[in-house]
Formats: sequence, C-alpha cells, structure tokens
Amino acid sequence: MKKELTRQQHLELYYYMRLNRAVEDTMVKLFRQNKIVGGLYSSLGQEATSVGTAYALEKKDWLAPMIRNIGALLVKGVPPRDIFMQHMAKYDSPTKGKDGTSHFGDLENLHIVSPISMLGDLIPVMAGVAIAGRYLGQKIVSMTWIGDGGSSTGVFHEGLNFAATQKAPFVLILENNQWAYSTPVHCQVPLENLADRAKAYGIASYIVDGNDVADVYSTTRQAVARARAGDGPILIEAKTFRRLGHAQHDPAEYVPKEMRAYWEAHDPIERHEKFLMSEELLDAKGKAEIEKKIETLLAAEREFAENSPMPPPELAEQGAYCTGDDCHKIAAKWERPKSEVMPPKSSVAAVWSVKGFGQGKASDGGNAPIHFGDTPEDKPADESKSASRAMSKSSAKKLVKAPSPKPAASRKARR
Ligand SMILES: Cc1ncc(C[n+]2csc(CCOP(=O)(O)OP(=O)(O)O)c2C)c(N)n1
Ligand SMILES: [Mg+2]
Repeated sequence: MKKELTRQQHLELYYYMRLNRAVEDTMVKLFRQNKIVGGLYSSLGQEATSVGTAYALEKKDWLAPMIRNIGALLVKGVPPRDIFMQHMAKYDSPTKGKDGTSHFGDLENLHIVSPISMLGDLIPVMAGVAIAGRYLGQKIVSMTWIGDGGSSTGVFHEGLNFAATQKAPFVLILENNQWAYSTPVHCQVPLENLADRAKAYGIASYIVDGNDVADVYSTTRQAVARARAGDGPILIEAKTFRRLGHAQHDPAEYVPKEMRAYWEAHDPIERHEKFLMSEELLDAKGKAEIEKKIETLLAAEREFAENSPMPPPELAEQGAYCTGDDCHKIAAKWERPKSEVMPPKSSVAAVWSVKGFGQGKASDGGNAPIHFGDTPEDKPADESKSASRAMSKSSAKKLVKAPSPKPAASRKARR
C-alpha cells in the first residue's frame, strides 16, 4: 500500500505527525509552567491514526475530534496557536477562554464540529451531519473517532445503528489504544477485534495497524470513497497504544512493562521515517529542514498564544444563553435553489443519492428493512384517513396476530 502514495503525500504525513508530536511536547512544557489551565491529554504514539485518517478527507468534508486527535485538527487546518490558546484559556482562543481543553470547532470554514466530553455522543451527531450533507447534495463525508472504552457506550451502538439504517456517508475510527483509563480492553469487551462491532449493524469494517501512517491513510481513503459513493457508514479499527497515562495526572503504572516496550519499539514516526529514508524519499538534510520549519512555526505560535490576554471578567456573564441571531449563524450551504429541494418539491432527484433511499427500497432493489409499504396514492385524503381509523378500531388486534399483515395496516398495528 505504501507504494500507492506519492512522495509529497508521504512527506506531508511525516510532517503532520512530527507537528502533532511537537505541538503536544510544547503543551507539556506549558503545563509544567502552570500555563495550561485544563486537563492535558496525550496522543503520544497515536499520531499515525489521527493524521492518517484526517488526511484522507477532502476540504469540504466534516470531522469531529476526540481528545487524542490534535493531529486531525492540524491536518484540517487548525493553527497551533488556537490549540495552545484553547488549553491556556486565552481570550483569543476559539472559545474566548471559556473552555480549557479541546472543546472547540469551526462550522464556517474548516467544517469541524466541537467535541463534548460525553463519549460516543459525536457518533449520532456526525451521522446527522452526513445525512444533512446528502440532503443538500454536497457529497460530503463525515468522520469522528471513538476509543475502545467509548465503543461500549449505549450511544455508540444507537448512533452506529442509526447511521447504518440511514446509509449515512460516515466513517467512524475506533482508536483501540488498549486502555480506557486503567481498564485494559479484554476486561471491558469480549472481542478480539473491535471491528467486529460493525457486524451488528451490517456495515463494512477494516482493521489497520494504527502505527503505520501509510496503511492508515490508504485504508481510510478507501473507506471515505466508499462512504461517499453511497455504501453507507464504515468502521475502521486502528490498533495502537496510549503511551502515556490517561492525562498528565496519571503515571499509568498499571501498564505491563513488556507491553509498553513492544509499542515503543513500534513508534509511528520512527517507523515512517525509516521507510522514507530507505526509499530515499527523505535524507538527513530534508529531515533537518522539516525540524527547523516546525521549530520556527511553533516558536511564533507559542509566543502569540502566551501574549494573548486572559478573558475580561465580564465575559463570564455573556454567551451563557442563546441570544438569537448573534448567537448561532449556522447557514446551510445550498448547492441548488432551496425551492428545488424543500417541500413540496422535495421529490426532485438529488444531485447525489443513495439508490432506493427514501422510496422504501434497499440498494439491491428489494424492500428496505424499514419499509412498511407505500401509502395508496389514488385515495382522497379524507377517505384514507377514515379507512385507517376504521382499521385501527375493528381490526388492529386481529392484524397483530395475522401471519402476513397488509403493509399499511401493519404500520398502524405497531403503534
Ligand atoms: C459517557 C462517558 N462515560 C465516561 C466518561 C469518563 N471518561 C472520560 S475518558 C474515559 C476513558 C475513555 O477510554 P477510551 O474510550 O478507550 O479512550 P482513550 O482515553 O483511551 O483515548 C472515560 C471513562 C465520559 N467522558 N463519558
Ligand atoms: Mg482507549
């Protein structure tokens, strides 16, 4: 798979992984200087997963990061200064100092949905984003990440089931870093491969070596293309390892030494660098240039962040409640005149659509699992209302027992 990538792609993946690590190293220094006001989570050793997956998206696509996805934010175009200021709760940060970690997004330009702390909740949200994009004819794909621990939440399953049923163009990255706080995977889920969770929802899945950036990228690219083409959601399990504790406060002494040693020997940046050198895609001079570029960039970004003021006290009382138009300005980007796609003309064929979607038909032409039958079109509205009223009174009970109820009546009986 490595050979499929261009030299530029290989080098960009390397650059973003190095940038990801350098940004987090800088934040550890800031944390130790007491300049970080919130929690600080590390993605040390997981950079290939964050970077390789996000790199497979197009500019118009949407993502929602989790705490260990700073790499994905950098790939999507978030400047390091925003990440520093956000963690330092500075006034110029995306949340103007109101949040001390990674709870920020950019709906207008970068198409990033802000995460919240509740694990799994981004899954139905991003499924919704994917469906909205389809409705607007935008051909977008949405992506979010979930941990091994987070994959056991109820909303993971509800969300994935919803996305699968709706055939949402959505890619979910299950970042299996072997630990959820101090709980190892085998103590919280009886599966060898977490990708098998996809089987429950009838969707495709992949397993990748989460520490091999080229593998992560190539596989995610395939998944993104399939989702965009209408194949429905796809789950990718990236097998990787959380090299540090849950956050700065956790020395993670519960991790067996051999396990740590194994994964340290599979560092994603070192592995990719070795590959680049052996293929003569990078040499010592090129490496030094990349290091210098990152050092210069981060020095300037850090200086900007440190010089940004703390928010004024009066800001605390603003923005707590929605104030109307000045609060949320999320405007849909319509590709066609609204009148063409809004009711009553919403039956106009979409620019891009899933075959059979909305007509009760599955992609193979058969009835979709959620199909209850077509409403007869030839009856006047009043007549069909009174017919269904009569049905509900006199025959609903009988219909529940009937071996093959008429579709419209079965819908009534289920209520
Ligand atoms: C619904 C929910 N339950 C519990 C928590 C508390 N919590 C935050 S992170 C975490 C561990 C998550 O582990 P995992 O999903 O494997 O992600 P990792 O930290 O390894 O990246 C827990 C239990 C939460 N934020 N949300
Ligand atoms: Mg985990």
